[in-house]
Amino acid sequence: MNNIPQILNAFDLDIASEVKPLGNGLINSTYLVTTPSASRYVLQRINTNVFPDVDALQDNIDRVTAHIRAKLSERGITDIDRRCLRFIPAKDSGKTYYHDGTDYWRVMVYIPDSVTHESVTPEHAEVAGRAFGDFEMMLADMNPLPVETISNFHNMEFRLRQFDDAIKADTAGRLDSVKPLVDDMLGLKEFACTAERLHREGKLPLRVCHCDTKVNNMLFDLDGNVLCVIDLDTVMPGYILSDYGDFMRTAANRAPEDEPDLSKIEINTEVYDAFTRGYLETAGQFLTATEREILPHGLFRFAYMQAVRFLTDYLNGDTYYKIKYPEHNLVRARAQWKLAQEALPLYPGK
Ligand code: GN1
Ligand code: MG
Repeated sequence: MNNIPQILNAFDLDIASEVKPLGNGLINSTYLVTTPSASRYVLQRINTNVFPDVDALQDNIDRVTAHIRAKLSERGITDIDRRCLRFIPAKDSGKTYYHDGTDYWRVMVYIPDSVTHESVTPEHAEVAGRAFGDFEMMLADMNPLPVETISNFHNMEFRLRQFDDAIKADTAGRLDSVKPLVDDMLGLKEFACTAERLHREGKLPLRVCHCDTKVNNMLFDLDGNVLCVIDLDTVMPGYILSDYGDFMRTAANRAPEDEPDLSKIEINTEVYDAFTRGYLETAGQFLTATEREILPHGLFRFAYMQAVRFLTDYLNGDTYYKIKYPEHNLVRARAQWKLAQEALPLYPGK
């Protein structure tokens, strides 16, 4: 463990009386820090393999949180510190991160009486839909747009180019064994790039999206109301399908994303409908007709993109995603491809 007292001091905070791990994030390392005055903070070590430009990352987050705070204040909301994350500036630089020579750190004020949920009931899906739609609505007029903290993160054409490179290189010598799956998936590649095409035709706008809309990226109060959206690292320009589709990919699948038994992979229509209802209550206020029409394409798009990303990593010899057993990425790719096929009838295309 790094020198926690030195890190806290850099943020002008008291020495910690207790430091313990918090949450289930796979990218950054997160700790709950309690000080002798009983104030609590969330300390995070930023994963610079995934987010190499910490200055740009934190600048994005500073602008996003300032924008949301201004919107909440316009609405007359008084408990703003419970409704939006607050990052502490480092005392020397004034920036909301600190480099200790090895690692990059940031600190948020812990929001008391808040909880996260790992699984989704239809009730949670509806409030989550409303909250993610509201989040996008508040950021819809952000100008200038935030930068891409991971370049081409949700760009399907880019993900297919990476897939193509992996097929050509066949670094791990695994292509032969998965050739039928590769061919099946490539059969839908043009359809999968519908959003990119519509954007080029001037029909689908870029919006500020969250781009990691799992239900555990939202804080609830103890009565089940949403307090705020968290994990703001991937807030960047994208198509509206990013937030809608990626939520459905994880929440509206009756099985986990790496389910080996493909017969268990089914769309949970109660969760799907509840999230849609909640989302349209808020996002419905700003979506264009084309965006509304294309929403049912979101689940296919993101299950397909994830199948492509997992299979690419399998072909590359498992260099990106952590795996728990040798064929894990292949099992994940098959599961996501099955989910994509289940989602295909939801949107016939245009
Ligand atoms: C990664 O680590 P996690 O679960 O937050 C990935 C997402 C994928 C997801 C698939 C930065 O997110 O894009 O959808 O795995 N995040 C990054 O499980 O690549
Ligand atoms: Mg995440």
